[in-house]
Amino acid sequence: MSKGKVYDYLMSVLQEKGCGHMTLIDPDFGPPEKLAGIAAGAEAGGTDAIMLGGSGGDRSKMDETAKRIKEETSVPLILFPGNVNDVTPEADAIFFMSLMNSRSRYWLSLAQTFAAFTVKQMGIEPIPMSYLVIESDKRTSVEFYGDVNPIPREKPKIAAAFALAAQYLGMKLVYLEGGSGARQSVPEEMIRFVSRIVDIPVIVGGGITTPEEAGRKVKAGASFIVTGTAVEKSKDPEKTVKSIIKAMRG
Ligand code: 1GP
Repeated sequence: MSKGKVYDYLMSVLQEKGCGHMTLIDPDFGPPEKLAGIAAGAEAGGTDAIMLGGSGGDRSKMDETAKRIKEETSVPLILFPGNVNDVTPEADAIFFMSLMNSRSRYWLSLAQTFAAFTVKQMGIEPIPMSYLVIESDKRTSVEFYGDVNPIPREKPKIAAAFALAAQYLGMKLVYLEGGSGARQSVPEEMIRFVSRIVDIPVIVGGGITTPEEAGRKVKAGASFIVTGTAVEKSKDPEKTVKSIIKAMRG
């Protein structure tokens, strides 16, 4: 994938297939060769892009993991940074995101400020994204590290107001995050409400573990589904991704 074209590619996925799937790889989950193998399996299963990143943990293997994934896959590799030290030149693009419901100035605009020159110098495509963390059944890593004021599950209008503000601020995507490994994913009612209000694509992730659940999120209006844990922990990532995508596009 040539640099500078990843956002256009994501839009073409939506146009051609109606919805898209991205596989999140956490560099902290295992050695680079294992993670590259999972990414290759996900690609064989039909995933449209690989996201690399996560909240907290050991970032020392980021460059090596990104490099190995690039060697073994051909779909775009998009950084999903947990912090500024997740920026690596091996990636095609970066979700340049603001955690809009953080209480901390750092996650709203300061981390992005620290990373901006690095992104420019490395020539990675920045894709402006609003990152919204939704209340979960338990405290997730992103909620802890990101100093998040979680959007209540039964308040879809709050999520929609944030998402609309993001659109008006020029952000290209909005990510409704349930938190990695959450036992409750983002409610369908919230996805439905948000996707009716905004014109930008809605990405949904966090705690999606079954094909049926992914299918319900798409039916509610999600443009992209992200699965991390379910694919990473699968004995057969190709088969897992294939069945999720089948339910999404079925
Ligand atoms: C986390 O939304 C992603 O940022 C993926 O979550 O690991 O629960 O699939 P899972």
